Amino acid sequence: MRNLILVMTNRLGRMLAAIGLVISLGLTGLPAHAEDSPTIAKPITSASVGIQMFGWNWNALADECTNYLGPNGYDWILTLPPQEHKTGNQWWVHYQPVSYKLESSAGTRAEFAHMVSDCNAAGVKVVTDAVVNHMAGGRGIGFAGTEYENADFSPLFAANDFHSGLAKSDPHYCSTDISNWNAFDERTNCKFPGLPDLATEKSSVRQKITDFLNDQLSLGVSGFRIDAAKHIQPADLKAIKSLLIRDAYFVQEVAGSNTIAQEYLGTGDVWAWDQQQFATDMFSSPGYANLGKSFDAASREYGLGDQALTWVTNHDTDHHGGGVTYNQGKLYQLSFAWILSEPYGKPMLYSGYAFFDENAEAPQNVSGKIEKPYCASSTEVKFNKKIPTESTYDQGDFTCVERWKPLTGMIGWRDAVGDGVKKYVYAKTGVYGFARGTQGYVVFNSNARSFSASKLKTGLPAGTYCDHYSGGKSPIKLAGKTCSGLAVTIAKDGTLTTKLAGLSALAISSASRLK
Ligand code: ARE
Repeated sequence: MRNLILVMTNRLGRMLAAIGLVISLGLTGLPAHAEDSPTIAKPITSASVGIQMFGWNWNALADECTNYLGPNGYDWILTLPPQEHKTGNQWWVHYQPVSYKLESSAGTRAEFAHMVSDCNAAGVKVVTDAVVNHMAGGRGIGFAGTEYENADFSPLFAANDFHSGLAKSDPHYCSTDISNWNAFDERTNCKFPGLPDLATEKSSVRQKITDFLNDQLSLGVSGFRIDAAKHIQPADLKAIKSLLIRDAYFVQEVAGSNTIAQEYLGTGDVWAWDQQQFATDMFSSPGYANLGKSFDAASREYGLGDQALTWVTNHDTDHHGGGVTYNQGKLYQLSFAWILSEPYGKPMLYSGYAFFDENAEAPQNVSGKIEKPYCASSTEVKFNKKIPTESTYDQGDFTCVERWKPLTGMIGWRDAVGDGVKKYVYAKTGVYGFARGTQGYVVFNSNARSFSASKLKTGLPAGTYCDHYSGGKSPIKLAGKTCSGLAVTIAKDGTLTTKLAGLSALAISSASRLK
């Protein structure tokens, strides 16, 4: 049987292998040496690049890890919530858990286990979206067949496991929806509108949540995005984290406020909300990238230090609005390149699908399972050739951001500059550039028209350099002889003189020096 599993290489074979693994270990057993995997052991740091793969089913994600995410230098992915959810054709059903079975429209438990294992093998850590603040509202039958009704999710949770089911004299009792999103008691005890709010101060509830997370860790998952962390007391999350079978990465979603996010730093990383506003201001329309000149000072004020996760858009801003999205064509691509260039934070990109209805789930088959994605463009953002600040995706097309050459180029650049200190900032009329130590220089032209750079100070040694943005992750080919992107010259005085196309960037590094 063991030999048979080893030689199975096709999809069916790998699915059967994963099922065999699960059966042989029991549902919550620890697969042999999952915790010893070099991928799991490597921490997520500022040198790591993550990407949220929204709407990807497990089988397709396994292939994407092997074929693109790993080879393109992505260190970790954020997946859809993996647990059983309410049924429906809206994407947000995933955020209404019905049970903690790893069965969802993204795939079965066996498919999930296999995806995690393939991604780890490709050097890509898996962070899942953990929806543990609440359960599904109303009544119905979940995706895996579990019946639920008015906060009764037996055998997992009963009505008194929720704040609305506690004695009215209990200080945590609340049966109404949150209206003040920032007041501590209200935001942690009352309901995300319409959803029963788990009493995470109860040790039995904490244990059930811990079991759910431990189950995923046992399959090789590396960490969690704690959904709606702002609505769970920091002490509860800390207690849950302390019960895990091994150290896991936590990034907590504390929406809308860096000040409230600071309450959660003792448990893990947090989303940098004000940084996302910067990205929006710099790249929503042409001509504003120079606003980046105030970013260093601003980011020091955030109070999040190196626990900030930096981002441009996520599934909420993508669907509900409030950020730069694929609709903004080349500006979208530039905005991701920008977060990859900054020394501040741990960057997370976003790869999703195009839609006309903001509620729409990724394309599903007749049984409600999410279909294999169709990548509309594998090389760069699909922009409208006449209006490059607009895109031309069809409904249900996947953007496949992880495949875009300018971004894999920027990952190569980020790797090359390491912790190089930012200097020689240039910021004028839509253009923003800076050096990182003596290892690299980047300049963004957010104007629709071209930019004639004249004697920009870079601090780089004189020579000919190949551009990562147009040339990709390893722009130098043929044993250092040719450049697959734009080649530029740095003069003896360390300055750059060149012409940069509209809505583009140039990123050169010590690793892209031709001569
Ligand atoms: C859906 C319907 C609702 C309905 C509910 C229950 O849209 O009308 O009341 O179901 O039937 C996602 C979707 C929601 C969806 C929900 C459940 O975005 O539309 O509701 O799933 O299916 C606040 C929270 C923050 C939260 C955002 C959306 O603080 O935690 O609101 N973000 C996370 C996820 C979401 C997810 C949930 C939480 C719930 O990222 O995808 O919702 O699991 C200010 C405030 C913030 C506030 C922000 C936006 O900035 O300071 O606190 O964020 O505005 O309102």
